[in-house]
Amino acid sequence: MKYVRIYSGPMRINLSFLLVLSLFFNCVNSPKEPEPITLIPKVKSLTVNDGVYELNQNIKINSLELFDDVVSYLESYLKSSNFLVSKTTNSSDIIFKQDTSITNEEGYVLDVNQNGVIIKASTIKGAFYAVQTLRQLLPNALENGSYKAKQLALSYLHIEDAPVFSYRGMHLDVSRHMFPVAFIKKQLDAMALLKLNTFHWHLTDDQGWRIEIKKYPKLTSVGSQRKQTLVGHKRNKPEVYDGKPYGGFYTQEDIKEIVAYAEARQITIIPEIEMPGHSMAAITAYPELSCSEGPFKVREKWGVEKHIFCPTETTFKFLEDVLDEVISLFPSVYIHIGGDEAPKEEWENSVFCQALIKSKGLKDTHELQSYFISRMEAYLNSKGRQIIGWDEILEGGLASNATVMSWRGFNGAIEAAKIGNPVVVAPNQFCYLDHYQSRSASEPLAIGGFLPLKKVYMFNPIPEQLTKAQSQLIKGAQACVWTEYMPESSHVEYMVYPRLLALSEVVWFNEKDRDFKDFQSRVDSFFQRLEVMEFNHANHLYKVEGQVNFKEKMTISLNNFSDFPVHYTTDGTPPNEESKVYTKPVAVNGDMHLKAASFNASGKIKDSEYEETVTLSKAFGAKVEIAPKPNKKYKGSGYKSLVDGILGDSERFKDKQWLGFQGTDVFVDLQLNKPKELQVFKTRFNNAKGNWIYAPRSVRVEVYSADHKLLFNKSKIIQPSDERHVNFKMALNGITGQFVKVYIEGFGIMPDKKLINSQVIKGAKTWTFLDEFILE
Ligand code: TNX
Repeated sequence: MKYVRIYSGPMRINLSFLLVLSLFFNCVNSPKEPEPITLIPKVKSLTVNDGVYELNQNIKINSLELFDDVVSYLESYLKSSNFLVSKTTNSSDIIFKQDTSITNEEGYVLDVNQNGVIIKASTIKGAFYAVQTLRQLLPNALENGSYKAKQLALSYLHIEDAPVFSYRGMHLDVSRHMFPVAFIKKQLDAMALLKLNTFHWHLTDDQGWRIEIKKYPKLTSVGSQRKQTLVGHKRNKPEVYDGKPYGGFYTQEDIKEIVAYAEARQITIIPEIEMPGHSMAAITAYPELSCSEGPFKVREKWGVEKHIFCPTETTFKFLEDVLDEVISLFPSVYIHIGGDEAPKEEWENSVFCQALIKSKGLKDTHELQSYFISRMEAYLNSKGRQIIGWDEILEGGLASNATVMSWRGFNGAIEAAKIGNPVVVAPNQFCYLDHYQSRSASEPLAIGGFLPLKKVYMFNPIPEQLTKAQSQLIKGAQACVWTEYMPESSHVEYMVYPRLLALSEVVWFNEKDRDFKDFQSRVDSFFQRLEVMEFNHANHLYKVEGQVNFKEKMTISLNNFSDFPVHYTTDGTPPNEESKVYTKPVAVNGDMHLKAASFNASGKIKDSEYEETVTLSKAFGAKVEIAPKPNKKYKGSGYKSLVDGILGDSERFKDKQWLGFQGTDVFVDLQLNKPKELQVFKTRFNNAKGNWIYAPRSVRVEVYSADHKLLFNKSKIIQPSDERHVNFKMALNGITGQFVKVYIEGFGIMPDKKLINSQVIKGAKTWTFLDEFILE
């Protein structure tokens, strides 16, 4: 779909008038032309031919019993816009044929020609995906029954298609926050549209047990309820709670309904019952499942919980009973048993666990975890099911048939594939849709990270380290939607769409050379379908982003990801179509308040605005030297980000302004372009202790004259604090100097024990993060 660019007012009115007129005719009369083709995920091959096939309101379908469910699906889809289906055995509009030469069970061939629509597949799955492609070829208005014309037009075409990966998934955490049955169904519908076939349903965790288990009613009466919930980011101190009880669960009836809904869309639901960690809700309901005394409460904040299931016979019996009911509800061969983030401290200190380790001839608590998982695996295998677990199930020895879900990067995937076990990849840096999708300060609070649409699109599920044979074990990938910071359904959708579109193309198509521009233009028109389906998708595609550059001079360049023109102002007023059009980087010569946005034919695009405030100090223009170099992940926009007049983001340290160093002191040398009268030196240190970032212990400032004579020399101790940031100020008493040297004594080793990859360790190195250096 191409947009027409128009800048002048009157012309726009003419165009909108035409648009309304054409929409009017489109509604009443037959469509003159088929829809422009927008397919996501991209199909393997597509040829469009001359000619159009028209379907009228009585659509004849010729099919086989094998495809009955797909035909019923299509029938109800069309019926909502008054297209009625009747089955025939002779000449038809839509013909389904079985073709066993199509070797991929999810593959299909779709033809539109003078004989109508012909769908070939070897199984019902392939036929279903052909229908999803057909759905995308038909007008968006069919999605909500608002299509009013009496005909549907389809271009003649030939499509051959099949997925690259057999596991194409989305995960949803309903423990931290819970979402209505209708919402789950709506997501399943979008998944079907995107040809995703696995919904990983994270039903239990520390913050709430959400699946009814008849044998253990307290799991829901107690375990599904928490007294209150943390407000804001988990690293904020002091902690603030909302004081509101939160709870809920899915009844077994709800679950049956959802499973059936998924089945009709060729989606398998893999339920996850977390063990041995992330089990505080269950332990609160049944304290005998723990090795310790408690007291226990359903967790009210995020993060890793130290109380975990105790590997007693009571616990195993409990879990087997729970899994019996889970199995009866979910036909999936795979059952997810979690396995992640289970701190071993409690097992280390438990007399029972130590005795068990001895009696089973195990080495340590890691082997005890492996014993735990293997026992549950054997139980599930005896019921004809297989386990999937997060990559921690590799620690202490992998259960034999287990599939590993690799989330801490690719290491788990590589290790498991080398041993010969199947793998699903969900590396957090590419697949965690709880990460930020833009650097803008106006983003709703998220857990952290930075995962823009393009990064998801560029993701390759096959780690380079694997041989061809080993890569066969990579069954696919999934998006993970952890909902600590997503209390509302609409917020979940904001985080999921359009990034799930990118993931769907990765797992269905996995093209070597990816054309993001092409994808982006398809997303742009796909948005219209999502809007008809009432999805609250994010709009970053149109977002303007800025980048600070230093060549000879400081400039800010603006990028947008669409073809729409960007208009900007430098005085803080909102940009409009009369504002300057951006053509080249904007020079920064003094204080400035830059605002920019993209504009389409109907005006400023929602959520596209970019804003940057530059407040230059006497340090601006200085030559900056830093030793040692900042960590390569946190190097801002270069050394000059210390003196560019732009403050770092107060919430996020992973922006273009903060400079990060780990486990070291830092020396900064500012060389002003001429001697200046200096009253004060100011800066700000990040103190996000939850992320191991600590304000330094002390700072020394020295000022030298133009001829390198020491004029000023003073140190200051920084008092430890729980604030997110620590402001630092040193009076310089109006001396005239040219060289300012700042020695920063890093915090050093972490004072507390910390969790690293779910192990409690001591002695980790802290980080120092520097914000703007201001000289007044
Ligand atoms: C880690 S991924 C977790 C979850 C959190 C998530 C937040 C995994 C197996 N465990 O409990 O919700 O990070 O991104």
